[in-house]
Amino acid sequence: MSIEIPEGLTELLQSFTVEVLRNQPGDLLDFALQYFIQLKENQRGSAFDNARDSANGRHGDNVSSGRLVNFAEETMQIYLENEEDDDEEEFVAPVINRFLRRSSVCAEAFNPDEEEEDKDSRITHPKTDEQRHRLQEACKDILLFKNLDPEQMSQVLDAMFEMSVEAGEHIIDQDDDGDNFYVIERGTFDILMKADRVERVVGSYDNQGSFGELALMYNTPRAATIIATSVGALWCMDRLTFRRIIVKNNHKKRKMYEAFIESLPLLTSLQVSERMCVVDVLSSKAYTDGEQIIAQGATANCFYIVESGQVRITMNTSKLKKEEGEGVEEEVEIAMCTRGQYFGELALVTNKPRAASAYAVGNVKCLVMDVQAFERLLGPCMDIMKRNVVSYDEQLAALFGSNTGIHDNDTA
Ligand code: 1OR
Ligand code: 1OR
Repeated sequence: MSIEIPEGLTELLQSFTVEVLRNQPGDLLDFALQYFIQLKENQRGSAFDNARDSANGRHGDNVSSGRLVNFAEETMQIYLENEEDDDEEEFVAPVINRFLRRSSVCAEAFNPDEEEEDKDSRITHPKTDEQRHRLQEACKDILLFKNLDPEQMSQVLDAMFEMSVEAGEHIIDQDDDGDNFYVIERGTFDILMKADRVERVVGSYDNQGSFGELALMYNTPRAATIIATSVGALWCMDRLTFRRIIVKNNHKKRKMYEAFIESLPLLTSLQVSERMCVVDVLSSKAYTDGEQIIAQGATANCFYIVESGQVRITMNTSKLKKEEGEGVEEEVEIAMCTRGQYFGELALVTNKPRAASAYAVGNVKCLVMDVQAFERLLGPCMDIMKRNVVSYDEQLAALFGSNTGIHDNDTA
């Protein structure tokens, strides 16, 4: 009796085997999963479409598109090379190169079987009360810590150690291996990235925030260089503790938010693995009735998606009316955001102060993302956001009879 071998099976298995031998993955099953997902995406051409848009410059410069666009461009090149070679439609094996590997790690950042809790391996750096107090202050707004339970948070605080820095000091160098995650207590820092061997400043931190999570989350080389531009103080967490607590927590977060994130119209331009990276950097924040989430005129450093409840957006019209000689001050409701809707994008896109205030109506939960993650991950969603910005300006003009230009100097 002869068994028929399905057409393409040999090529499929051969190509997969070659990639396994080239990459020597730690987890064969994970690797297989990523490989075949990538293969399916190539086949559907979705990766191709995204990559084509990105190569055509739809995402603007690299600042707003980030490393995943590099990944898409790379996928595009590979796809095109394959396309040129093969006139007929036939099996195209996805090549898991450096960029694909980054993304595939990104798609599965944690292996629960591999990273078992080991109490003996816990790291503790003893601290004075004064140090612990300063550390708690520095960590209170760190988004990656927001979803930790009290026991996890106390382990995080135990494990952190202090580091003083001088102006000009390199804290992280792009392409190095990741050692620590850093929380800023004080000081200013530049973010630099190399493109075509030219290094340029793509962002900065001003006395708050954290950096160095990507290499530890996704087992990738450092994505950027971080240089102190003043004297400063940092709190550092070693790689093992970071993976044991933060990455493990992210694994839970992915499961929790997967369906919600998949349902958001704003994120439809992202690939599945990119959407999961969005989940990794989101934190859930709770607000009580009447609490201010955003203050009009304030400097912006976060982006919000409503997870539950309602958020009232209001605008103080005094400035607009005074210009017209009326001098009346009034806070008017201009919009209401409900589950799945986003706000706080405008100031990040236009680089201006907050255009309006936001308040919780009843108990509210929002998913919050910091500006660096917003720029790194949401570049492909910029078209949808910009359409909204135009509609804000039109509605504002309709209400107050003038064009306020809230989206002037819009990022290109
Ligand atoms: P890491 O472990 O890769 C460098 O080490 C760190 O720089 C990185 O983690 C982030 O914490 C931080 N793209 C990549 N990394 C960034 C970015 C960034 N901003 C901060 N980091 N951006 C995209 C640029 C195309 C955003 C720039 C504002
Ligand atoms: P932000 O970063 O400026 C306030 O912080 C947020 O309120 C803003 O981003 C938007 O996400 C959100 N005009 C300006 N901002 C608005 C508007 C709006 N609606 C929501 N936001 N208009 C209302 C249009 C329905 C136009 C004014 C009448």
